[in-house]
Amino acid sequence: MKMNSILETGAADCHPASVPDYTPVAELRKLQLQRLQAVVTRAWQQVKPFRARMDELGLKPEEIRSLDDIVRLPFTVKCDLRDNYPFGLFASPMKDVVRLHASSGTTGKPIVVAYTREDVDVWTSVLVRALAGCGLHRGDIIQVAYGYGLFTGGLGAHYGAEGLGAAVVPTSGGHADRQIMLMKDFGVTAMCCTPTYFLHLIDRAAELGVNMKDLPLRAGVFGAEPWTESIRQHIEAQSSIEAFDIYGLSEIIGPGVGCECRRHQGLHIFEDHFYPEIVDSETGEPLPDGMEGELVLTTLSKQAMPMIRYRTRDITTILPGQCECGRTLRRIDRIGRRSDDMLIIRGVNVFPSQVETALLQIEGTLPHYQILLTREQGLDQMEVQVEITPQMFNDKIGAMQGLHKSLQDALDRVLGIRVRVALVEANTIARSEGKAKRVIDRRTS
Ligand code: DLL
Repeated sequence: MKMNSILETGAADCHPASVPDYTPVAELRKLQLQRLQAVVTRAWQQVKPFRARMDELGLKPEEIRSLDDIVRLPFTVKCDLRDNYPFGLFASPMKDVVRLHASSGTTGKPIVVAYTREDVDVWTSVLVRALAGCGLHRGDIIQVAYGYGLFTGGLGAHYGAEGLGAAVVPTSGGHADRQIMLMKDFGVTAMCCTPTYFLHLIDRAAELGVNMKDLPLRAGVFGAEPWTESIRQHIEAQSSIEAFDIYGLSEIIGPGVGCECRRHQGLHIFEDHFYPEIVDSETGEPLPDGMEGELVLTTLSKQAMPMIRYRTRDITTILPGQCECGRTLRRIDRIGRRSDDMLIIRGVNVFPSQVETALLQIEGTLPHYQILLTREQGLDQMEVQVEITPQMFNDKIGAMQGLHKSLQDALDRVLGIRVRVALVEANTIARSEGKAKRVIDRRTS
């Protein structure tokens, strides 16, 4: 049966922004090419490091004549953001920038991203389309429990939900009991947060004697970290909501690069703004649809900080064929893993190398450390076990406490989340014969 897809999502009566989701493919490709040519020209004119890389390849923007030519363009990697910290990749003058966000880099400094007014509008519009695709609309009460601040989750979802015309409850993360009280008292109909935080809320609600199934909550828009079909089933069984996967990353825009529709058969990429490719993560060679590899994204309309062929390090597949929902936007499979060592702890990105950076700042520790990840009541916990020098170990208890505090402070500062610190005697952390095994992950999915 052919359904009227726009009506089916409830989008037609809430926001015209969902219409681009159904653009005929040929028209969409034409638009993408025009935008690709414009963004490459803009980056070439305004962003010195990009221009230098194009020059090295002997490539000029006008040589990008078709979408297939995208493979001729140089990649951008996370390191480029670090090397040009903070503003070296901006294509707009600061007078046109209206927002800055930041995400973890691989060492002590974050990576910085910028938005012009138009960028914020595009970001809002893709989130409106994402939320409309989840069946949400004006009249819904949407609680945003992603963190507000430098992290893109909170404000991104907030603008999207408001743009949709819904009533937003901007709780940000934490304070589970209050989250549950507001969900109940306000009659919240949709929740935006990380999937593990929602698992935690389910457990906590049960302890408080609140049955999630009795709440008017009908949708959850979960992302910022990998999750699985079994987590979806658990969430849906415990709370009778429909759980949606939403994907994004700060470098590209934040949440809203892609999102599931009600068919739950992959995440539609908002392709009129973000061009997806899959490449072999070792060689960088493009891979055909249906093959698993690293997702590479190009921003087609970003003004303040265009990203050309950004290596996301996220491993997925572009799903062949069109979705039954009628959207012409291509879909990616859910992201289960990354090709680098980035960890996501309670939605916050953490690189083991950041832990090293923090430890190096503190005297009395040895370069042997281990990260232990566990899940307690649905929430990720991270413990950093650090070997300390024999002198320190034999010293008075006061010195150990002082060291513990300095380490805790340094880790809090560098990582931006609270982790546990355990001081251990020299030579107690297992040595590896090859690459050091820094991370022991005891979280189960
Ligand atoms: O996590 C943006 C976001 C906020 C997405 C809220 C969805 C919801 P970053 O902090 O820059 O941005 O982290 C981006 O998180 O490269 C993935 O590795 C991971 N990630 C994000 N969404 C998903 C998802 C935000 N749905 C990094 N599934 C990305 C799996 C995800 N991993």
